[in-house]
Amino acid sequence: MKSLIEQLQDVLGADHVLTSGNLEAYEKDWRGRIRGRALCVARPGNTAEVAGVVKACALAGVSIVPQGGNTGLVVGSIPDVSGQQVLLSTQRMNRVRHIDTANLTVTAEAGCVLQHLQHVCAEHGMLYPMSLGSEGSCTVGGNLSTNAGGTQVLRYGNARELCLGLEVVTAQGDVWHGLSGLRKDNTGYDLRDLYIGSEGTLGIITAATLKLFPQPAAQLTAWAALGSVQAAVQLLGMAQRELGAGLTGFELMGQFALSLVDKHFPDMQVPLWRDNAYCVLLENSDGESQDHARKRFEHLLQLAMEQGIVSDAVVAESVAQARKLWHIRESITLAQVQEGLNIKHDIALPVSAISAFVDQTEHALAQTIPGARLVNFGHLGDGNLHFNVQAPQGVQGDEFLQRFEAPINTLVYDAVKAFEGSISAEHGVGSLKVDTLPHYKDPVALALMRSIKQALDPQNTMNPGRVLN
Ligand code: FAD
Ligand code: 2HG
Ligand code: ZN
Repeated sequence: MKSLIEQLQDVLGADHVLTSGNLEAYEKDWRGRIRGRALCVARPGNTAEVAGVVKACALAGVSIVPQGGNTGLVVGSIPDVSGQQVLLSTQRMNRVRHIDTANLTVTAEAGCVLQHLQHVCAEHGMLYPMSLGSEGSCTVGGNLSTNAGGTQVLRYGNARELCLGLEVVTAQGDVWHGLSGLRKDNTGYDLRDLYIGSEGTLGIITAATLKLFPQPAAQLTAWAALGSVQAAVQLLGMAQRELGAGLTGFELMGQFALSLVDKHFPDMQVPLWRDNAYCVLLENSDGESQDHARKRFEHLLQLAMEQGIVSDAVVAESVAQARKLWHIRESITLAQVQEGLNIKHDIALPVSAISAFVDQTEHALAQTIPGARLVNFGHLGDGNLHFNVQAPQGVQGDEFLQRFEAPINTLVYDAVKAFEGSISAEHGVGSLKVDTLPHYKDPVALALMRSIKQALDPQNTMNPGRVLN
């Protein structure tokens, strides 16, 4: 009888079953907090090979951890420490299979890197609007499995809203051919929406058909300074009224978050952060012209200044300048890494509750752990904050996490619950929040989720210990 490794070598070829060498990039989580050990790394090149790997593992009763770009922030895409799990990397499945410009769809394989997909679509004059700070490494399969958000959700929706069809290898190794480009199909339960956001716990996404949009005629970016979250919420309301569907992004950045970018990446020249508690990055896409977009944008900012909502603002003069502003926003995560380990809270709240939530929770945090530094930023337009907590100045991150991660999580998540929010807005549950989820999720919803898991993966071999314990 052949060993599982030998069987996988038969399916993939020996070169694509990695058992030795430096596997750190596959085994360590993006934040460098945890390293697991894989039995092997399997690198299938097509859907049939994925099915072959899953069948062999199912027969052997060995569990599989799917991995795309390994940029996830909830420790969902690395193996545990047992050395008994197969890490299935989709890296080699990176083709854009088909673009249908009349149907406004693109079909791409799971391992296709998001940035590559954006470029290919742009070459066809089309926009695939998903955009994340990790887009140079994260993949279509990872985006769908986490139902990723990003900076364009306000206008275009999460990964789920952008997906029309899926191809999936089930936990038994069968292939579900669901690559539909239909916008309407009411033929029973929505399997696509089950797999989206399931973080590899129900099956492996091998390809997806995604929605495309025409490239906007014009795009303008502005950076505005404000005194409070309340003012940012007021500006959001004004921007929605003034710009309508043209408002594609609305990002909030707290002063301490921006100070970290300024400290660790001084060349970026962060504007307006020193004298203002918050800054906001707004994007306006327009179907008419750059001039039209600029006029509407300037009118909005003028109004906001007259009403005392915004204290100062700059509108990017060129595409290069706009990119620089976005780059500052997207560097906050890396600046936090430079500063040391922190405690992440990717939370969703009703927009109407965000200001009160921040005021109360920031106060409670300061009372409980004096000196703890709040890195507050996020996708305000979607009601999604990254309410992260950095150790007090001079305290080591790992020491801080060991002592305070659990009580700080309880403090923040209890407040989230009180304001009727969610403890995971866009990053997912992974193993980081798997033990926390039952305290905050409706018990009936959890029981239904367990029934679905039991029905689709009765052997519990698909990414066990993630999402549900
Ligand atoms: P991985 O990290 O490899 O995997 C994530 C999860 O999906 C794991 O559970 C894994 O098992 C599963 N999985 C991966 N591929 C498959 C597949 N083909 N089939 C089944 N399961 C699979 N997230 C946001 O939502 N919004 C942001 O704005 C954002 N910004 C980020 C910025 C930075 C700098 C970083 C480091 C991360 C950011 N993230 C963000 C988190 C992360 O990039 C996203 O969750 C992304 O969608 C993960 O894609 P990935 O290919 O790296 O997936
Ligand atoms: C972002 O919006 C990402 O930049 C990462 O979701 C958030 O670092 C974080 O906590
Ligand atoms: Zn985010």
